[in-house]
Amino acid sequence: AEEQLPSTDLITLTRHVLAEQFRLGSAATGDLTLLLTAIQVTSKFIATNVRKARLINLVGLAGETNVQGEEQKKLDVLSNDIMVNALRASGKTAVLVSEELDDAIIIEEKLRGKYCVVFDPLDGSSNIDAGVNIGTIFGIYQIQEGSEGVVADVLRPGHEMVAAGYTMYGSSANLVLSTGNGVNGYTLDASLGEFILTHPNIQIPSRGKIYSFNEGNSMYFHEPTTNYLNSIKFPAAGKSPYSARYIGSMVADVHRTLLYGGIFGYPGDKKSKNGKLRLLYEAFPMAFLTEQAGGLATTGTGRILDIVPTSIHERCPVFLGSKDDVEDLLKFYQTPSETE
Ligand code: P6P
Repeated sequence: AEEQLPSTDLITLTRHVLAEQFRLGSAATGDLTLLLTAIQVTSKFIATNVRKARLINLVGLAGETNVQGEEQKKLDVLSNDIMVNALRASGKTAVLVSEELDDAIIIEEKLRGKYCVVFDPLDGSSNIDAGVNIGTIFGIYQIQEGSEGVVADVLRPGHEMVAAGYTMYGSSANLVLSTGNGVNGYTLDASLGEFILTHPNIQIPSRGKIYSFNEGNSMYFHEPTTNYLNSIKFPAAGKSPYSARYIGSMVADVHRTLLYGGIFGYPGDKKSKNGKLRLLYEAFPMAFLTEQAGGLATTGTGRILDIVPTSIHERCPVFLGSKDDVEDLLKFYQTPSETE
């Protein structure tokens, strides 16, 4: 085949987001574009640190000293510092919530902007030492009318977010983003230092063949979860069972679900009423992306994006993925079972 000429029409994340801004017309001030540019820079910085983590002994527990004899920072603490500093410096944020920080950060007046960012700077970080894919997850609210930045600005349903995304650090750095008009995936070209559009308009298949649950929790599962899983593991005659794929890193499990279809779940169970995943900066952004890609995201008894948070670190049960697969699951949750 003739040599494939490199495209001269590289669509970088910045260019693509700008096009989105122009599509919105005068309503868009360019602030979100600049905020997303700041987030993009943090992803490049974190990717670099994750990539060389093992080489410069960056992983391991805080308190150790690294080769330079400096006080060792865990990679997730370092990633948090990178994000807080960049988001504050952008001048576009008013409230920040991080998985790493007990309390919300209210940005000082001179640097205050009109967006609130909730994020997990390095989700799945318990997997770092094994070289498993990990990621940054973020969601963005516009500050409420007349507010100068209070925690209440982020205690709002996920459907009020204006954007959500994640960056997965694996064989390459993949940034997946929605600003409310579909989902697009970008791959970091490290030589250019640019995220290039590689997965335009991601649409999750209406049904998949993969389920992604931690079945080590099976003894705690409520009956509807168990009955649903049995329905795809021991299907009716003539149907093939689903495959099991569970990485234990939400960004990696959700990324595969968006691209291949199927269902990801971290249910509420007898041991953990609301499951393990955090509502604000894990469930909401991933539910936002899943719905924007044509899928569904539910707690089993309600749409995740309709939940009104009461605290910034609360958890919620999560089932998300292909529309038909999640609807199959909901049938088991909507049939009141005698033991519930
Ligand atoms: P378990 C990682 O620690 C995390 O927060 C998510 O990234 C992941 O989906 C989940 O926890 C894995 O939890 O209990 O299956 O190890």
